[in-house]
Amino acid sequence: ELNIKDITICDATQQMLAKARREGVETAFDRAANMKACPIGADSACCKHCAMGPCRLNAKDPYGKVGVCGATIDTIQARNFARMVASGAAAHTDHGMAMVDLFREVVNGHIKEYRIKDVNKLVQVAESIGIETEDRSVKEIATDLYKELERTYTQVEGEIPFAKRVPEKTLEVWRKMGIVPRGAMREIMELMHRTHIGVDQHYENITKQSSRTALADGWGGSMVATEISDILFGTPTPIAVDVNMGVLKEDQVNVIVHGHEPNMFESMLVSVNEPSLVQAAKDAGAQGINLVGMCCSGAEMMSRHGVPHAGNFMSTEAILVTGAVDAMCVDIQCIKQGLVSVADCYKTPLITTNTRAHIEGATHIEFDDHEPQKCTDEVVIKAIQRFKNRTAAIEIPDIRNTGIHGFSHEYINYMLGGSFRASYAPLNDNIINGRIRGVAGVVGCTNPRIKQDWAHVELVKELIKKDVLVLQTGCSQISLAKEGFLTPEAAYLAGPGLKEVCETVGMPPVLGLGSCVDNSRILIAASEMVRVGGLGNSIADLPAAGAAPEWMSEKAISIGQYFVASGVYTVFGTTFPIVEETKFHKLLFDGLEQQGLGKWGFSADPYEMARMMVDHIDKKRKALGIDK
Ligand code: NFS
Repeated sequence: ELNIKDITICDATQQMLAKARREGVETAFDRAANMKACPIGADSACCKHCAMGPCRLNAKDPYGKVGVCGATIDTIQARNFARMVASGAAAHTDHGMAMVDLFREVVNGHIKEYRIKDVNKLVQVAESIGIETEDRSVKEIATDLYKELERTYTQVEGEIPFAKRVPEKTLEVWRKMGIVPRGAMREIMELMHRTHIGVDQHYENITKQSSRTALADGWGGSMVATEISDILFGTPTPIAVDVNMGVLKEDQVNVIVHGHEPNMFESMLVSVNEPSLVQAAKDAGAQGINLVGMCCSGAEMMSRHGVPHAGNFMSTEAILVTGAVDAMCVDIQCIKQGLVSVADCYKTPLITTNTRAHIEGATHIEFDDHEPQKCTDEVVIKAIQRFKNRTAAIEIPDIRNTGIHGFSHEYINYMLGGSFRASYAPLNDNIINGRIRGVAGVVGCTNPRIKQDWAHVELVKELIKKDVLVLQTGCSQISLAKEGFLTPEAAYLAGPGLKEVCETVGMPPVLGLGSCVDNSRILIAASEMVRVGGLGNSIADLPAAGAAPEWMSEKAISIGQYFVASGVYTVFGTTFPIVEETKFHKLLFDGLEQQGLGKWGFSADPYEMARMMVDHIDKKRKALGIDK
């Protein structure tokens, strides 16, 4: 049995894992320890795309054998990788499409419970893709916008709308390679087709379509999800929020929302403030109703509205062990099936709400955008009932970490330049004068195959020490928030240059941008840095790098590939599905950069990762002639 201290550095999760052991409750950490990762799959050396196999090749002698159809190790790996990209991109684009569906219904007056909250953002997004806004009504602009953004998904020919936001030189490279996305549906369909037995059997050509599909995620589905959510629910501005399990309150009805699309969570925010429900909670003996988020929709609600956040992906089972959760309400993505049995142990209702994501053994209460509160009110009623009948032993880790979250691209612009000359110019200036060495995006999941939060925290520590400004999203942002890095006071941990900038502006050395689809905010920030000037002509010229040190999902692979295709050096940790020293490996880790894109990197060691990223940033500084 593993020592709990080796499983996670999160104190609250440690405390709950100890309670789980005392109470005989199993979590994904236990299952990971008992299930050795399949070594052949881990190397992506097997193929099960047809019934002549499944075939497995030998990672130690990758060219010694081919599959029954003759597929080489490179074809097999490129196809497996492509399917991860397709699935990850599908997840983000389907989420974005749901936001467009909601937006369309709101604009057409069929949904009254939501409205356009941020008209400035509506205008700005519309203008960014060439929609006329002058002397036009909100409804006219919004109608044009949803019609235009639908092309992100359905368009058969031509470039997706947000291609207009891509720096010209970057776009030129994509055009030359033929990888500017059409619509996501088409790209994903084509990628699935091409990875079928007997179709595309050249690893380079497959990878080209992987890039195109991933770009349909980053500059398409994910970006639309972010922009529409901002328009409907408000663009985040910095806000102080408590993170960690101590945000649960023993004397209140605790409702957790965990998932990815913000619409259900927004409705839950209304339900928990509904006077009749608040009264019902009081009648049941509670002081009130306490709404808390987890994972990515949690990160969005935290950034937009200051809703407290209880923890990241590897804490979702552990938090149920507190016994204090009166309902866990989920929608889509990153919801472990194992939650069902843990919730059962504590008599916590686990409620699925989305038509695309049922879980056997959970209670399903369907959420409908047209009458959103019907579902969320019912969840709150279930939670109140559970509060009244609490039997589980309750133990809430007394840990809360306050930090500043909600640094949208728009706010970063404003923060640096001030209201009269909002601009990235001061950021570029500070990079050029060397106070800031470069910018790194550190994002992604936590994974039971590595000590939870540890690689995120150690990597970010090293980067800021070297004067690299860190932008964060998703579960990684929560890892660092729990360690207190998302505060202006954390500037003392930064190198002298970055520290000076943070102190002048009053900002943390680590900026939290929100959920995983909000990685699109990083793409926009990078484009702005290129546009403002002084740092080259394309995203690939920027002294920047990305990392997902504890990734686990296919979405993470799609994100990695769209950052790489956008020109960013992207380093993953924990594991990478590839056989080293193969042609496919050389393509991802070197060849793509030769073609004018970015490239992949891998290291399981966060200190090594930091060195690789800083070396890359220094290489770019040198190429720009701004090294000292
Ligand atoms: Ni991103 Fe969000 Fe977290 Fe990983 Fe899952 S919650 S979309 S995939 S685990 S960062």
